[in-house]
Amino acid sequence: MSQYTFPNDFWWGSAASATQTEGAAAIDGKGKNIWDYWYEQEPNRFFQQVGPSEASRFYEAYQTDIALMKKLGHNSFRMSISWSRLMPNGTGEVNPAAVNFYHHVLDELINAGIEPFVNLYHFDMPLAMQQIGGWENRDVVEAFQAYARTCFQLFGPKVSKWFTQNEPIVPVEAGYLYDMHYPNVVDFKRAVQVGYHSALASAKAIQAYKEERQQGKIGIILNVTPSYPRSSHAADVKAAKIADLFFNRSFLDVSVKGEFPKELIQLLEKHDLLPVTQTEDRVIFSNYTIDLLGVNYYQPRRVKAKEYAAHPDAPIMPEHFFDAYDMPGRKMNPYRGWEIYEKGIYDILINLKDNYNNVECFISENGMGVENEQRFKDDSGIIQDDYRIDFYKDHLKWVHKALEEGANVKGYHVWTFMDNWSWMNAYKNRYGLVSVDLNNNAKRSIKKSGYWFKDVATNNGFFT
Ligand code: BGP
Repeated sequence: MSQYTFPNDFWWGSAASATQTEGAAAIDGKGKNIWDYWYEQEPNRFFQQVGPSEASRFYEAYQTDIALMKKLGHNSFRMSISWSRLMPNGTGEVNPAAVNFYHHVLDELINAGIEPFVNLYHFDMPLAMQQIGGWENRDVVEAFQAYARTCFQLFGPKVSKWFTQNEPIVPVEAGYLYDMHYPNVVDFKRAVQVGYHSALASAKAIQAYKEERQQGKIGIILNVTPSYPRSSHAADVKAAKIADLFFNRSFLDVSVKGEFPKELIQLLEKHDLLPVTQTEDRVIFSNYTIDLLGVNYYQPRRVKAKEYAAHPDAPIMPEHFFDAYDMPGRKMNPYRGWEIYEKGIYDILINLKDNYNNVECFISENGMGVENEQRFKDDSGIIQDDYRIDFYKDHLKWVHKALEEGANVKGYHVWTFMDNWSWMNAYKNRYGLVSVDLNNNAKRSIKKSGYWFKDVATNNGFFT
């Protein structure tokens, strides 16, 4: 029998985001964000045509949900503030109903002994900001800083862990390269500009935090996706390095070390992809790095050297530099189609320890999505998600090993507390410790993994 015990002050909890859980998308003064808008325009792009207004009703049910979190052993919970709920136009007027709501949520968490980790941006650009260009427009960077400052002023005394953004590379990829998020642009140069401004917005939010003399820590949540080459041949290794540069180091280096990797700048320059910058930005980046890093990990990226060069006239895309590699025999999640590679979580933590000043970090999302999960319900109505328990256990073992080897990892948050609405996939893939029955008033029921999580969090570990 092996024992996996974690430090006494380890953060156990889960993560969620405003758009995916709140619902109440068009009431109490909330402005539209790009999801509300895109759904109105193209409902067919969403699984079963379900839009964000159908999210899990946290707006009404937050008291019940927080009581359940407490029951499931949470000592911390990551939520996000909806920019368009707090500031319906993205700038200017603040919505009093939103201020009220977030104060109530924070109070409820604190009273339940659950530390709120608060994120400012989880893919939810206010429509008014997108209409002036979103992250492509530098004015939006300034607006984000002002929004962040407002949040610190309003909620700072109740929150000591802040995050500027969740997975900022995702809006770059999904919104400006691969047609999966609004505004559905496919243009590498514009994508680079979006990424640059989003990184700048994060640094400027940190600047506002420090200027407001706040007492807590501020960081960013990044989806670090380790890039593994098909083989040790130079061409494969080079391909994997380029994927790592684009999708990991772009945000990781600037967030932790205060500058973009030189290799990335050279590569972008060579292909005429450099963004428009201002000279003072460099100082902002180097002065305002993060105190704390959240790591979201789901699956690795497997990469091989390009077998056929792209057509010389084809518009340039990241895939001009590498090919995805379907590694034979890799373990797949049979219910969602993503690879499961537990050791990846360890490789990330050791990389942070060795190459990123052992920055203080925690696992901010890790989870297993399952389609049609109702089929696993037993006679008593509890979803028997043993596959998810195994998934968590297998990852936690590697987190534990990294901890033993000196990684500065302070906690583990699963994705997610309850089944929620997800971007284009709506309710297709369920991830919760708690299920949500959409046909029965969004009724919550704890899954087997929820009970398991409670034991692990309460005992600070588990045996196998
Ligand atoms: C992460 C996001 C989450 C969540 C999760 C699962 O990238 O931060 O918001 O959606 O992925 O992804 P999906 O719901 O698409 O399966």
